Amino acid sequence: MAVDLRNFYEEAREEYYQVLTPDGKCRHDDHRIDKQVMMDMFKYMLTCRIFDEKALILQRQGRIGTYASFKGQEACQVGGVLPLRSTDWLFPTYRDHGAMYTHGQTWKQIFLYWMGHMDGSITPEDKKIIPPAVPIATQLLHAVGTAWADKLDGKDNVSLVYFGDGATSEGDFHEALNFAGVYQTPTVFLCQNNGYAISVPFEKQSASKTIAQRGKAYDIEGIRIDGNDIFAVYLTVKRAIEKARKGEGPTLIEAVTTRFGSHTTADDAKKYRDQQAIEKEWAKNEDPLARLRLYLKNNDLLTDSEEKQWTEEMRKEIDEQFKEAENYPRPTVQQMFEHVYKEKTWTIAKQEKEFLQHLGKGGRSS
Ligand SMILES: Cc1ncc(C[n+]2csc(CCOP(=O)(O)OP(=O)(O)O)c2C)c(N)n1
Repeated sequence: MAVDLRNFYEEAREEYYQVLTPDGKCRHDDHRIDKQVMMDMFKYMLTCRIFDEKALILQRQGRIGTYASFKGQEACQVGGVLPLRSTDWLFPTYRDHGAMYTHGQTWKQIFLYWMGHMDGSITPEDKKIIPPAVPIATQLLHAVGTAWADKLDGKDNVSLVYFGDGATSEGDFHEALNFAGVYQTPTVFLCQNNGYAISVPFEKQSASKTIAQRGKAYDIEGIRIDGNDIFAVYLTVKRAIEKARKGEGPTLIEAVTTRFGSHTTADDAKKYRDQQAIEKEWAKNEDPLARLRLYLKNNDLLTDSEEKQWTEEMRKEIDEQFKEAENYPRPTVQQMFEHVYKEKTWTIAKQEKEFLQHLGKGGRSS
């Protein structure tokens, strides 16, 4: 029953673009990443890890709702959005809080979202961050739409869209790639291939050996990279963004990564995969944060005391953001009906009325 993910890693390692190796060394001299950018990468990934671990504890305490952990995917999320401009569009999924945070969303908002609060979907005024897509792959078409609109308006903005390997089996993925190819939209498709769509391993949902190769069918450049290597993610996405901005069309990036834990707090990964083997392999070779830490230390760019101090500051900040979220007024039942359409349709109004009557008679809201 449990699929051996070690084979997946072995195969993946053979044929992807990697810059930073698991022992913290650079394969290519050409990485040319600014020192300040490398420090930002480390700090963002560190705060992501701290947030994620705290969120899991809060869920177990019943203080936030179901939560989707992104531990293991920090390199994809931080490295992917750092090359964005504030006029670009970001389309995340329910697992991409790290991408949202790095692009300007606050932890408080992200906590509110996971507490089931509508206001958690309000994103910063000065950024084009779309609320997380829960229906799988729908956001890919939206990202082609915004990119096409910008192209028609003569603007050089880019749309960056995140999705998982499971999304590539949806019709929306293929429709989006088809339109992006036909209209040469400035869209960067960033697939985090973490090997699983909930309990379904990649080889059971697709006969394609890779996701990157699917670009060929639409005449879109497809690139497969090591998604646990933040340098490879950053450089590849940066290049794809620059290409799109110059009017040279879309790119499909497959970042091979790891979902360290369960799909969400509502499932148990041990039921369908060898979790122990994954954790062992991950700690040895795949932890993106450990890899960058090693590189920075190898090059005398980071000390233990600096990391300790940042960790304390970040913990404090995240604790404060959570306190604010917890003190935020509780959502009302009516809010559920408010933002479906700009103006309530009669059907929505009817549902709201009936639901309130149901509650008035002592019915439950969940
Ligand atoms: C259209 C649609 N079908 C099914 C689901 C149920 N569902 C939620 S997450 C998920 C798996 C998605 O896997 P993947 O795209 O690989 O992303 P990951 O969760 O691994 O980040 C499914 C099938 C959904 N949310 N939307």
